[in-house]
Amino acid sequence: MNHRSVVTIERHIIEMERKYPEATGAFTGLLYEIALAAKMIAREVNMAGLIDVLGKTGQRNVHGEEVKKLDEWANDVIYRALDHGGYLCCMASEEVEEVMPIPDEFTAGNYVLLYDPLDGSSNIDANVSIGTIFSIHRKISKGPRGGLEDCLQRGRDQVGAGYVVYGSSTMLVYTTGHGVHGFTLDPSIGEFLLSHPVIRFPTPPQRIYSCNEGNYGRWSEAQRQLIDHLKGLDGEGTRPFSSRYIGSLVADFHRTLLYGGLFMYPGDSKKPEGKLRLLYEAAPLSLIAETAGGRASDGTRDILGVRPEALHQRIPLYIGSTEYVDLAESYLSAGEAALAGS
Ligand code: FDP
Repeated sequence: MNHRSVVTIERHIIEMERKYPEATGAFTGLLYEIALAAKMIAREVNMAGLIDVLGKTGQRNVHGEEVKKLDEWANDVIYRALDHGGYLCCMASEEVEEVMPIPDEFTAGNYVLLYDPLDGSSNIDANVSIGTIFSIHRKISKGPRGGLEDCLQRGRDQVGAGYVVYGSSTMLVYTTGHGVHGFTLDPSIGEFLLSHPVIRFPTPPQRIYSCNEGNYGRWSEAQRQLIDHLKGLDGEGTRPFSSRYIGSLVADFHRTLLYGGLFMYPGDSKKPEGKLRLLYEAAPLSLIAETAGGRASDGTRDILGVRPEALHQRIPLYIGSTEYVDLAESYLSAGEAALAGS
Protein backbone atom coordinates (compact mmCIF):
# COMPACT_ATOMS: atom_id res chain seq x y z
CA MET A 1 0.00 0.00 0.00
CA ASN A 2 1.34 3.42 -0.93
CA HIS A 3 1.38 5.39 2.30
CA ARG A 4 0.99 8.62 0.36
CA SER A 5 -2.52 7.59 -0.65
CA VAL A 6 -5.32 8.87 1.53
CA VAL A 7 -6.23 5.76 3.50
CA THR A 8 -9.06 5.69 6.03
CA ILE A 9 -8.89 3.29 8.94
CA GLU A 10 -11.75 1.24 7.46
CA ARG A 11 -9.94 0.88 4.14
CA HIS A 12 -6.73 -0.06 5.94
CA ILE A 13 -8.37 -2.72 8.07
CA ILE A 14 -10.03 -4.27 5.02
CA GLU A 15 -6.72 -4.27 3.10
CA MET A 16 -4.94 -5.88 6.04
CA GLU A 17 -7.61 -8.53 6.40
CA ARG A 18 -7.39 -9.42 2.71
CA LYS A 19 -3.82 -10.50 3.35
CA TYR A 20 -5.05 -13.17 5.77
CA PRO A 21 -7.39 -15.57 3.94
CA GLU A 22 -8.63 -17.17 7.17
CA ALA A 23 -10.09 -13.80 8.25
CA THR A 24 -13.89 -13.77 8.51
CA GLY A 25 -14.43 -10.01 8.43
CA ALA A 26 -15.55 -10.04 12.05
CA PHE A 27 -12.36 -8.39 13.13
CA THR A 28 -12.84 -5.63 10.57
CA GLY A 29 -16.27 -4.92 12.00
CA LEU A 30 -14.94 -4.92 15.53
CA LEU A 31 -12.18 -2.41 14.84
CA TYR A 32 -14.58 -0.26 12.85
CA GLU A 33 -16.88 0.00 15.86
CA ILE A 34 -13.99 0.74 18.21
CA ALA A 35 -12.99 3.58 15.86
CA LEU A 36 -16.58 4.85 15.94
CA ALA A 37 -16.63 4.88 19.75
CA ALA A 38 -13.25 6.65 19.73
CA LYS A 39 -14.65 9.41 17.51
CA MET A 40 -17.58 9.91 19.88
CA ILE A 41 -15.25 10.07 22.89
CA ALA A 42 -12.89 12.44 21.05
CA ARG A 43 -15.78 14.76 20.32
CA GLU A 44 -16.79 14.80 23.96
CA VAL A 45 -13.22 15.21 25.26
CA ASN A 46 -12.76 18.18 22.93
CA MET A 47 -15.96 19.73 24.22
CA ALA A 48 -15.21 18.96 27.85
CA GLY A 49 -14.05 22.47 28.68
CA LEU A 50 -17.12 23.99 27.13
CA ILE A 51 -19.99 22.01 28.51
CA ASP A 52 -20.89 21.06 32.00
CA VAL A 53 -19.45 17.59 31.87
CA LEU A 54 -16.39 17.97 34.09
CA GLY A 55 -16.47 17.26 37.79
CA LYS A 56 -16.94 14.25 39.93
CA THR A 57 -20.06 12.20 40.31
CA GLY A 58 -19.20 11.41 43.91
CA GLN A 59 -19.19 7.67 43.17
CA ARG A 60 -16.13 5.43 43.39
CA ASN A 61 -15.07 2.82 40.85
CA VAL A 62 -14.05 -0.76 41.74
CA HIS A 63 -10.56 0.45 42.66
CA GLY A 64 -11.88 2.99 45.15
CA GLU A 65 -10.94 5.91 42.91
CA GLU A 66 -13.21 8.85 42.27
CA VAL A 67 -15.09 8.43 39.03
CA LYS A 68 -15.59 11.42 36.81
CA LYS A 69 -18.55 11.79 34.53
CA LEU A 70 -16.54 11.51 31.37
CA ASP A 71 -15.08 8.12 32.40
CA GLU A 72 -18.51 6.70 32.96
CA TRP A 73 -19.80 8.14 29.77
CA ALA A 74 -16.85 6.77 27.75
CA ASN A 75 -17.32 3.38 29.39
CA ASP A 76 -20.92 3.35 28.27
CA VAL A 77 -20.23 4.58 24.76
CA ILE A 78 -17.78 1.77 24.10
CA TYR A 79 -20.10 -0.85 25.55
CA ARG A 80 -23.09 0.40 23.56
CA ALA A 81 -21.11 0.73 20.33
CA LEU A 82 -20.00 -2.88 20.59
CA ASP A 83 -22.72 -4.85 22.37
CA HIS A 84 -24.90 -5.56 19.34
CA GLY A 85 -22.49 -6.16 16.44
CA GLY A 86 -22.38 -9.92 16.95
CA TYR A 87 -18.57 -9.89 17.26
CA LEU A 88 -18.13 -10.13 21.04
CA CYS A 89 -19.00 -12.80 23.58
CA CYS A 90 -18.39 -10.44 26.53
CA MET A 91 -16.48 -7.32 27.58
CA ALA A 92 -14.55 -6.10 30.61
CA SER A 93 -13.73 -2.54 31.59
CA GLU A 94 -11.65 -0.76 34.19
CA GLU A 95 -14.83 0.94 35.36
CA VAL A 96 -16.84 -2.22 36.01
CA GLU A 97 -16.05 -4.86 38.63
CA GLU A 98 -17.45 -7.93 36.85
CA VAL A 99 -17.28 -9.21 33.29
CA MET A 100 -19.96 -7.48 31.19
CA PRO A 101 -22.14 -9.92 29.27
CA ILE A 102 -23.61 -9.24 25.85
CA PRO A 103 -27.35 -8.57 26.32
CA ASP A 104 -29.48 -11.65 25.63
CA GLU A 105 -31.30 -10.02 22.74
CA PHE A 106 -28.06 -9.74 20.76
CA THR A 107 -26.04 -12.50 19.11
CA ALA A 108 -22.76 -13.31 20.88
CA GLY A 109 -19.58 -13.61 18.82
CA ASN A 110 -16.10 -15.09 19.01
CA TYR A 111 -14.07 -12.24 20.49
CA VAL A 112 -13.59 -10.62 23.90
CA LEU A 113 -12.90 -6.92 24.40
CA LEU A 114 -11.12 -5.57 27.48
CA TYR A 115 -10.75 -1.83 27.77
CA ASP A 116 -9.80 1.16 29.82
CA PRO A 117 -12.30 3.75 28.54
CA LEU A 118 -10.54 6.91 29.69
CA ASP A 119 -7.06 6.39 31.00
CA GLY A 120 -5.22 9.21 32.78
CA SER A 121 -8.52 10.66 33.90
CA SER A 122 -6.97 12.62 36.76
CA ASN A 123 -5.66 14.87 33.96
CA ILE A 124 -9.04 15.66 32.41
CA ASP A 125 -9.65 18.94 34.19
CA ALA A 126 -6.22 20.27 33.20
CA ASN A 127 -6.64 19.69 29.46
CA VAL A 128 -3.78 17.18 29.43
CA SER A 129 -3.84 14.29 26.93
CA ILE A 130 -5.82 11.24 27.99
CA GLY A 131 -6.58 7.99 26.21
CA THR A 132 -8.51 4.79 25.66
CA ILE A 133 -6.76 1.40 25.65
CA PHE A 134 -8.19 -1.84 24.27
CA SER A 135 -7.24 -5.49 24.08
CA ILE A 136 -8.91 -8.19 21.96
CA HIS A 137 -8.84 -11.94 22.57
CA ARG A 138 -10.51 -14.85 20.90
CA LYS A 139 -13.24 -16.62 22.90
CA ILE A 140 -11.88 -19.83 24.43
CA SER A 141 -14.69 -20.94 26.76
CA LYS A 142 -17.11 -23.66 25.66
CA GLY A 143 -20.45 -22.04 26.54
CA PRO A 144 -22.42 -20.01 24.01
CA ARG A 145 -21.61 -16.70 25.76
CA GLY A 146 -18.25 -15.76 27.21
CA GLY A 147 -17.11 -15.21 30.76
CA LEU A 148 -14.13 -14.70 33.03
CA GLU A 149 -12.12 -17.52 31.45
CA ASP A 150 -12.16 -15.65 28.13
CA CYS A 151 -10.85 -12.50 29.81
CA LEU A 152 -8.03 -14.14 31.79
CA GLN A 153 -5.77 -14.91 28.85
CA ARG A 154 -2.06 -14.15 28.45
CA GLY A 155 -1.12 -10.98 26.58
CA ARG A 156 0.71 -13.19 24.11
CA ASP A 157 -2.67 -14.61 23.02
CA GLN A 158 -4.17 -11.24 22.10
CA VAL A 159 -5.38 -11.06 18.51
CA GLY A 160 -5.34 -7.29 18.52
CA ALA A 161 -4.65 -4.30 20.73
CA GLY A 162 -4.61 -0.57 20.47
CA TYR A 163 -5.08 2.81 22.03
CA VAL A 164 -6.51 6.19 21.25
CA VAL A 165 -4.78 9.34 22.46
CA TYR A 166 -6.92 12.44 22.80
CA GLY A 167 -4.24 15.10 22.57
CA SER A 168 -3.43 18.06 20.32
CA SER A 169 -4.99 15.76 17.74
CA THR A 170 -6.76 12.44 18.23
CA MET A 171 -4.78 9.39 17.17
CA LEU A 172 -5.74 5.74 17.05
CA VAL A 173 -2.87 3.24 17.05
CA TYR A 174 -3.52 -0.48 16.65
CA THR A 175 -1.86 -3.76 15.88
CA THR A 176 -2.98 -7.27 15.09
CA GLY A 177 0.61 -8.42 15.44
CA HIS A 178 1.43 -7.48 11.83
CA GLY A 179 2.88 -4.00 12.19
CA VAL A 180 1.71 -1.10 14.34
CA HIS A 181 -0.30 1.49 12.46
CA GLY A 182 -1.33 5.00 13.52
CA PHE A 183 -4.27 7.06 12.27
CA THR A 184 -5.01 10.70 12.94
CA LEU A 185 -8.59 11.90 13.17
CA ASP A 186 -9.48 14.60 10.66
CA PRO A 187 -12.34 16.18 12.61
CA SER A 188 -13.62 18.10 9.59
CA ILE A 189 -14.55 14.87 7.79
CA GLY A 190 -14.84 12.62 10.83
CA GLU A 191 -12.36 10.06 9.49
CA PHE A 192 -9.23 8.47 10.94
CA LEU A 193 -6.59 8.73 8.20
CA LEU A 194 -3.43 6.65 8.06
CA SER A 195 -0.69 9.03 9.22
CA HIS A 196 1.88 6.68 10.79
CA PRO A 197 2.18 3.44 8.78
CA VAL A 198 4.33 0.70 10.34
CA ILE A 199 5.52 2.46 13.49
CA ARG A 200 8.82 1.16 14.92
CA PHE A 201 10.72 2.34 17.98
CA PRO A 202 13.50 4.58 16.62
CA THR A 203 17.09 3.38 16.67
CA PRO A 204 18.98 4.75 18.38
CA PRO A 205 16.25 5.71 20.84
CA GLN A 206 16.14 9.08 22.52
CA ARG A 207 17.58 8.99 26.02
CA ILE A 208 14.35 9.58 27.95
CA TYR A 209 13.03 7.95 31.09
CA SER A 210 9.52 8.39 32.34
CA CYS A 211 8.17 7.60 35.81
CA ASN A 212 6.59 9.16 38.88
CA GLU A 213 9.70 9.97 40.92
CA GLY A 214 7.56 11.11 43.82
CA ASN A 215 7.59 7.43 44.75
CA TYR A 216 11.42 7.28 45.02
CA GLY A 217 11.30 6.89 48.82
CA ARG A 218 9.16 3.75 48.48
CA TRP A 219 11.16 2.09 45.73
CA SER A 220 13.50 -0.88 46.14
CA GLU A 221 17.22 -0.22 46.31
CA ALA A 222 17.60 -1.71 42.81
CA GLN A 223 14.96 0.60 41.35
CA ARG A 224 16.65 3.61 42.94
CA GLN A 225 20.01 2.50 41.56
CA LEU A 226 18.48 2.23 38.09
CA ILE A 227 17.16 5.80 38.28
CA ASP A 228 20.44 7.10 39.69
CA HIS A 229 22.19 5.43 36.77
CA LEU A 230 19.82 7.03 34.25
CA LYS A 231 20.50 10.40 35.88
CA GLY A 232 24.24 9.82 35.67
CA LEU A 233 24.57 9.98 39.46
CA ASP A 234 26.18 6.59 40.07
CA GLY A 235 29.73 7.56 39.15
CA GLU A 236 29.72 5.43 35.99
CA GLY A 237 29.96 8.56 33.87
CA THR A 238 26.62 7.99 32.08
CA ARG A 239 25.36 11.06 30.24
CA PRO A 240 22.09 11.86 32.01
CA PHE A 241 18.82 10.86 30.39
CA SER A 242 16.05 13.43 30.10
CA SER A 243 13.00 12.93 32.27
CA ARG A 244 9.45 13.27 30.87
CA TYR A 245 6.34 12.25 32.79
CA ILE A 246 2.83 13.28 31.85
CA GLY A 247 1.08 10.96 34.29
CA SER A 248 -1.26 9.74 31.58
CA LEU A 249 -0.19 6.27 30.49
CA VAL A 250 -1.38 6.46 26.89
CA ALA A 251 0.32 9.81 26.34
CA ASP A 252 3.55 8.71 28.04
CA PHE A 253 3.55 5.47 26.04
CA HIS A 254 2.79 7.24 22.76
CA ARG A 255 5.77 9.56 23.22
CA THR A 256 7.96 6.61 24.17
CA LEU A 257 6.89 4.73 21.02
CA LEU A 258 7.60 7.67 18.71
CA TYR A 259 10.83 8.94 20.32
CA GLY A 260 12.16 5.85 22.07
CA GLY A 261 12.89 5.70 25.80
CA LEU A 262 11.81 3.84 28.91
CA PHE A 263 8.48 4.20 30.70
CA MET A 264 8.27 2.69 34.18
CA TYR A 265 5.62 2.20 36.80
CA PRO A 266 7.45 0.05 39.35
CA GLY A 267 6.06 -1.71 42.36
CA ASP A 268 6.93 -0.05 45.68
CA SER A 269 6.70 -0.73 49.40
CA LYS A 270 3.11 0.54 49.50
CA LYS A 271 1.98 -1.04 46.21
CA PRO A 272 4.24 -4.04 45.43
CA GLU A 273 2.20 -4.76 42.29
CA GLY A 274 2.49 -1.18 41.07
CA LYS A 275 -0.53 0.74 39.90
CA LEU A 276 -1.23 -0.27 36.32
CA ARG A 277 -3.58 -3.06 35.33
CA LEU A 278 -2.37 -6.08 33.45
CA LEU A 279 -5.31 -6.89 31.20
CA TYR A 280 -6.35 -3.54 29.78
CA GLU A 281 -3.27 -1.37 30.29
CA ALA A 282 0.00 -3.32 30.40
CA ALA A 283 -0.83 -6.23 28.06
CA PRO A 284 -2.24 -4.28 25.09
CA LEU A 285 0.56 -1.70 25.21
CA SER A 286 3.07 -4.55 25.49
CA LEU A 287 1.76 -6.18 22.30
CA ILE A 288 2.14 -2.84 20.53
CA ALA A 289 5.63 -2.37 21.98
CA GLU A 290 6.83 -5.83 20.91
CA THR A 291 5.31 -5.53 17.45
CA ALA A 292 7.08 -2.17 17.06
CA GLY A 293 10.46 -3.71 17.98
CA GLY A 294 10.42 -2.80 21.67
CA ARG A 295 9.85 -4.77 24.86
CA ALA A 296 7.77 -4.83 28.03
CA SER A 297 8.61 -6.46 31.33
CA ASP A 298 7.40 -6.47 34.91
CA GLY A 299 11.06 -6.24 35.93
CA THR A 300 11.83 -9.93 35.56
CA ARG A 301 9.31 -11.44 33.11
CA ASP A 302 7.88 -10.49 29.74
CA ILE A 303 4.48 -8.94 30.39
CA LEU A 304 3.02 -10.88 27.45
CA GLY A 305 3.86 -14.20 29.10
CA VAL A 306 2.13 -13.46 32.41
CA ARG A 307 -0.93 -15.61 33.08
CA PRO A 308 -3.59 -13.38 34.66
CA GLU A 309 -5.41 -14.48 37.78
CA ALA A 310 -7.90 -11.66 38.27
CA LEU A 311 -9.73 -9.24 36.04
CA HIS A 312 -8.34 -6.08 37.63
CA GLN A 313 -4.89 -7.44 38.49
CA ARG A 314 -2.07 -4.88 38.71
CA ILE A 315 1.49 -5.36 37.53
CA PRO A 316 4.75 -3.35 37.57
CA LEU A 317 5.55 -2.12 34.06
CA TYR A 318 8.81 -1.36 32.26
CA ILE A 319 8.10 -0.67 28.60
CA GLY A 320 9.82 0.96 25.66
CA SER A 321 13.00 0.59 23.64
CA THR A 322 14.44 -2.90 23.99
CA GLU A 323 17.89 -1.86 25.19
CA TYR A 324 16.43 0.24 28.01
CA VAL A 325 13.98 -2.44 29.17
CA ASP A 326 16.91 -4.88 29.16
CA LEU A 327 18.90 -2.38 31.20
CA ALA A 328 16.08 -2.03 33.75
CA GLU A 329 15.82 -5.81 34.05
CA SER A 330 19.55 -6.13 34.61
CA TYR A 331 19.39 -3.70 37.55
CA LEU A 332 16.30 -5.32 39.02
CA SER A 333 17.57 -8.87 38.72
CA ALA A 334 20.92 -7.85 40.24
CA GLY A 335 18.90 -6.32 43.11
CA GLU A 336 16.95 -9.56 43.57
CA ALA A 337 20.12 -11.64 43.49
CA ALA A 338 21.70 -9.37 46.13
CA LEU A 339 18.62 -9.72 48.32
CA ALA A 340 18.64 -13.51 47.93
CA GLY A 341 22.32 -13.62 48.91
CA SER A 342 21.97 -11.37 51.96
P1 FDP B 1 -5.02 7.99 36.24
O1 FDP B 1 -4.88 7.54 37.66
O2 FDP B 1 -5.04 9.48 36.07
O3 FDP B 1 -6.18 7.33 35.51
O4 FDP B 1 -3.74 3.93 35.36
C1 FDP B 1 -4.14 5.18 35.63
C2 FDP B 1 -3.11 6.27 35.49
O5 FDP B 1 -3.70 7.51 35.46
C3 FDP B 1 -2.21 6.14 34.24
O6 FDP B 1 -2.79 6.69 33.10
C4 FDP B 1 -0.97 6.90 34.64
O7 FDP B 1 0.18 6.46 33.95
C5 FDP B 1 -0.87 6.61 36.11
O8 FDP B 1 -2.18 6.23 36.56
C6 FDP B 1 -0.41 7.81 36.88
O9 FDP B 1 -0.21 7.44 38.19
P2 FDP B 1 0.53 8.41 39.24
O10 FDP B 1 -0.41 9.56 39.48
O11 FDP B 1 0.73 7.56 40.44
O12 FDP B 1 1.82 8.85 38.63
